[in-house]
Amino acid sequence: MTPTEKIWHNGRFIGWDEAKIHVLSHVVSYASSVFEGLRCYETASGAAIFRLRDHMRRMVDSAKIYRMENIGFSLDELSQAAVDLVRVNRLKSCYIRPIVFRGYGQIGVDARNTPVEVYMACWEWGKYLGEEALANGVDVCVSSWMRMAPNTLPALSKAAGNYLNSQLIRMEANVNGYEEGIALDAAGYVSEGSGENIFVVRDGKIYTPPLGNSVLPGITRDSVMRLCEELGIPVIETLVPREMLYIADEVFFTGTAAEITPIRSIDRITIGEGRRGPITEKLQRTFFDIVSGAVEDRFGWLTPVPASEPVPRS
Ligand code: PPE
Repeated sequence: MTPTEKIWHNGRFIGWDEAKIHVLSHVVSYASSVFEGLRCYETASGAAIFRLRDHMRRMVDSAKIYRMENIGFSLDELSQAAVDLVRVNRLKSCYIRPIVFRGYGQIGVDARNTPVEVYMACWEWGKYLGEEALANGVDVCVSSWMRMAPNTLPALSKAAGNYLNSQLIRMEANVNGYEEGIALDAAGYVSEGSGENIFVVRDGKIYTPPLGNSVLPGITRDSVMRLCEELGIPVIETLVPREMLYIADEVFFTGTAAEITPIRSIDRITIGEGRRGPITEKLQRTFFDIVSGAVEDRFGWLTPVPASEPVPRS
């Protein structure tokens, strides 16, 4: 990770190296944080953040689930902060990471009296599953770890604690020579990757697990579903049994970091032709045409970042 100049903290800009917290902050012991990941794309008319307000809304929702009712900033303020952040750091394209967490002040599990802190950082981040992944696809496995059972850790909240489970899935996969792992849910149905939603193509129709299967309500997932609607490709949200993965024509991941990544094998079983399939490719093309500004932003998904540097607010 290459440091950038500024990080946004509770409404002000601070230097990258000043963004430090006390070791006894609540979040360190108890993982009491929720966060987001957004991409800012380079377009011919400048930098543009993808689905900014939708990400901020999910972060506020994630916080509310953990009784962080008032994080101190409105959706508009959080969205504006992200735009200002990219602008002060003078980046053309980047990944943006807003984090809301319980800070320093009270120790013990009951978190209600700890101050809530909001930070936002950005940096340049390349391809998530390797440079080749978008064109050639990745080799993945079904994880021996399952996703959180309902009523244990809420999957609709993008909370740090959920990523302990993700770490187990991802590290196991990587140690065993796979790029990523797919987790099943507590009932044994397909859930999602450690950091991606999953889609299965068979006979021209697309299947994806519904939100009840312990998945994050992905913004890229939603975007792909809307593109499918426009392209006339049926998407069915339904339980996906594990073996449906093996007999699929195409399988792909979606996520802010992973974008739309084809999967070419699962548990060393070749998926379809063993390379990016035609539907995956069509969706990638449609998606990248929008985020790169090559075609009109007909869904209103991009928020432009003005080029000039503003006076940092204090
Ligand atoms: N499921 C999980 C568990 C997940 O972490 C992500 C995003 C998604 C689905 C897709 O959601 P969306 O980005 O809204 O389409 N994972 C983020 C974190 C990656 C990381 O390693 O950190 C991301 O892609 O930004």
